[in-house]
Amino acid sequence: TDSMREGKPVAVETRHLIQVCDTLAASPEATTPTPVSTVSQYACQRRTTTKNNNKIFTDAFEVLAESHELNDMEGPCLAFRRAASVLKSLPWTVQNLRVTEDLPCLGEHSMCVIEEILQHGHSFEVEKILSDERYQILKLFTSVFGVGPKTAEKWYRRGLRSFSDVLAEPGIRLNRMQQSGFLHYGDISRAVSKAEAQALGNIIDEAVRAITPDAILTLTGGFRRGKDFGHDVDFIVTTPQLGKEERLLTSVIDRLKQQGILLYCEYQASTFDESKLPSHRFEAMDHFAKCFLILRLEDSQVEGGLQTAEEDRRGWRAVRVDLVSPPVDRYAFTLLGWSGSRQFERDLRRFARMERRMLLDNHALYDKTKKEFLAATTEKDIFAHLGLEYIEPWQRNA
Ligand code: DCT
Ligand code: MG
Repeated sequence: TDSMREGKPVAVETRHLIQVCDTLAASPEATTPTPVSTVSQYACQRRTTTKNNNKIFTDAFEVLAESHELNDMEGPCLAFRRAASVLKSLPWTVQNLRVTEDLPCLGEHSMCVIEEILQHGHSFEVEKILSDERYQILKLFTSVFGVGPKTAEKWYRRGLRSFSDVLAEPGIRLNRMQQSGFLHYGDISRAVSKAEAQALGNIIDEAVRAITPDAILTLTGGFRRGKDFGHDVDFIVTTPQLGKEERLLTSVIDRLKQQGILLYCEYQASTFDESKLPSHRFEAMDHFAKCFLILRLEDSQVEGGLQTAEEDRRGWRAVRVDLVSPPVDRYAFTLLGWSGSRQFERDLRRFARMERRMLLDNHALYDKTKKEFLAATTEKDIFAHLGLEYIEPWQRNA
């Protein structure tokens, strides 16, 4: 079109995007030499607080990432996650396309989306995804605890379009986790507040103390990064006596059950085997003993009370809680791994591998050049081994 020839691409529909991208790539701006980037391509070399100055863009990228994830397209999914992560780290708001040329991880497609948003206030491509039936239904199904993209896809292919369709379908057998997911759907799809996380911390702490007075309990996950809300609450539980940690976890579970507040428990025994380290499998879940719980939290236990709607005054809510129990000599690696964000973790591992020839996971750090494990008792030790500046937990919201 004329507007494209003038170098002012106007994207009206998704099918035009490829053309727009080609136009952008050929434009003079794209061929001028870019100055040396000061923003690292690795999230572990950036400081990202919860203050996001580019939410309008990162929300769009996250929709694109999710849409690709639901279509099993890992490459583009990761590319959009990286692009979102870079923008989240900026202390300023992107106001023109020119500034993005100095930033890493922003491909042509991401640039097009930014340009659309700068011009129109929203992205037509993202709007189209958001109004797509398949996307909406897969998002709905995967919002149920225990339902992943594979199951959601299976249900969608069977023609199921709503929870009542799924629950009425005779051929579908829900596993225990999914049954609890549907049973507590309203509660666990609602965000957990900081005050609620604090209250759960008190409950777990009391249980842990009653069993082992010198136990170590640490709040991790998003709340450790200073987030105000989360989808669950994550804790690390361990004891200074090496080997006693797994027993501690099962005792905590028993105690919560006796208190009548354990609504669901999926316990996974430890499969941790020191002799199998280092693990070359990338992004694998760790092997420590852990449990995925749904707990009953009383209104009276939360400072300021539960955030419930007027018409729903039951006096309690269900909350998702994860507990992981590593041997104490693996504590620092587990803490670093469970503190997240996911993108921060991905890039820590990628940085270790690509820039240091080291393997990092929730169990250990291995130096492939020296052929030795590097010990750590704190997160700072691990950053130091990697030759990285220390990044505080609240700066890891990548
Ligand atoms: N984690 C990870 N890889 C996974 C799952 C989890 O590295 N496949 C890490 C990153 C964060 C931490 O474990 C806890 O996971 P979540 O609770 O899913 O993340 P969160 O950051 O706590 O987010 P939310 O606030 O929504 O709970
Ligand atoms: Mg969490």
